[in-house]
Amino acid sequence: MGCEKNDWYPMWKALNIDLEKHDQLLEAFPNIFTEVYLNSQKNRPKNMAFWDMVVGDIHGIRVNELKNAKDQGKKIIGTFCLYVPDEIIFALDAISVGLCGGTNFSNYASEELLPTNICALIKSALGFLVGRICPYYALTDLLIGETTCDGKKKAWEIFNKHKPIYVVETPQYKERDQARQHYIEEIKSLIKKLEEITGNKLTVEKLREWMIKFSEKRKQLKRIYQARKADPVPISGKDALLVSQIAFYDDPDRQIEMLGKLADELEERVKNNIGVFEKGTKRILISGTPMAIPNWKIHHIIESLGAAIVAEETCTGTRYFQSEFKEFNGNSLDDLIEIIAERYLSINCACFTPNDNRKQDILELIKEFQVDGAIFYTLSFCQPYEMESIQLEKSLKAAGIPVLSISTDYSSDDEGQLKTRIEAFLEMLK
Ligand code: BJ8
Repeated sequence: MGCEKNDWYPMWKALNIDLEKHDQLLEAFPNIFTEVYLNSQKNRPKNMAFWDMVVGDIHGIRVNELKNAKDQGKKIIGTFCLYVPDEIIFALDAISVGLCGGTNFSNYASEELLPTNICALIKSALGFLVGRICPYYALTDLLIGETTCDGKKKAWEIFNKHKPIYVVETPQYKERDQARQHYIEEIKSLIKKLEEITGNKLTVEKLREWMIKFSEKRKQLKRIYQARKADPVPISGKDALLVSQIAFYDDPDRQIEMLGKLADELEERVKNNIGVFEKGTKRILISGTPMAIPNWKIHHIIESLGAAIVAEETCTGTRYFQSEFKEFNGNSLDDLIEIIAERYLSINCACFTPNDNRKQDILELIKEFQVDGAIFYTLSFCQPYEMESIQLEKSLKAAGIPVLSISTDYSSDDEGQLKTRIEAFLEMLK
């Protein structure tokens, strides 16, 4: 990636982007980033310069790389959930990009297509597609949806009117043998679909190669999280969130390199007791729905109030990298697919029933990261996470852990109210 500023207008035009709306989107973006990231943080790790640069050219450099890859015949695949294995997409010589939406800017384009009581993530993602303001969507040859929550399930039907979408049927009761078997069969059908789209045949060697590569990427993300266990914490929650958000669509090889460099720096900081907050700062765990870029709202409020977010039990946090392949040694595609299925089915998302292991995950994080208080963050109208958070709040409180539950969306309307509630919660931790 270079640092020089390019004129991307011809590329966006060629991708049939609504340039007027897109201009408005990109005009607002740098100010928000400057306020949330650059002006309000001190002593950030030097390696964050890479992520600042990526955000600074969010619809430029990476889009251009994808466009070049597409021009050379590669297929671009859009995804929305951790349950869609990236390893398989890359092993078929295609490229996956995470497309969840994190701003209400795009809602104008989806509001007539959706009821109001749908989560902000779905509204945003559909708006980006329908409004033609996201060059990543414009480059995709296929979208892959999944049958996780009801909102997404029905939204795919609308997505399909604008872009071909293939829906993976994820099981609901994942503990059962037949559910595991069903997911394996669904992965096999997905492979067939991707083989059709790419014109390539999946091989054991390629699949193993990409399983190892993604495993390495997850390992580097884990190292970054490990460093966040230290007090003083060497990286802010806002920066850690940004790192994870970008990992969803950047080049995996570059990610392995840059995540590794950042992890090295953080480990060095921990050795030298260098932190971004003073030692003894209150340590917060966030748990709940994913935070797609540029959703930094809750992190910004909490850290501006002087507390440090040290871990996120979300799909843009630990759920992204926590579980790992048991091995890479299968001799056939069937063996490797079973290993893949086992890893993915161990992700504890509220869309499954029962989902008791999530509570265990949260309790372990609270202990390991020496958390002073947990905040359940849920996007309004996300039934699975809203319902789980009530039960989780009760059991954590019973275990003596301070908890605050928040239900919100991407608008700034409730920021004042959230600040007051979070401030009172942080006070209580003192
Ligand atoms: S594995 S969390 S990425 S499904 S917030 S759209 S659940 S109504 S995003 Fe998710 Fe996969 Fe689970 Fe993770 Fe529906 Fe809730 Fe909206 Fe959500």
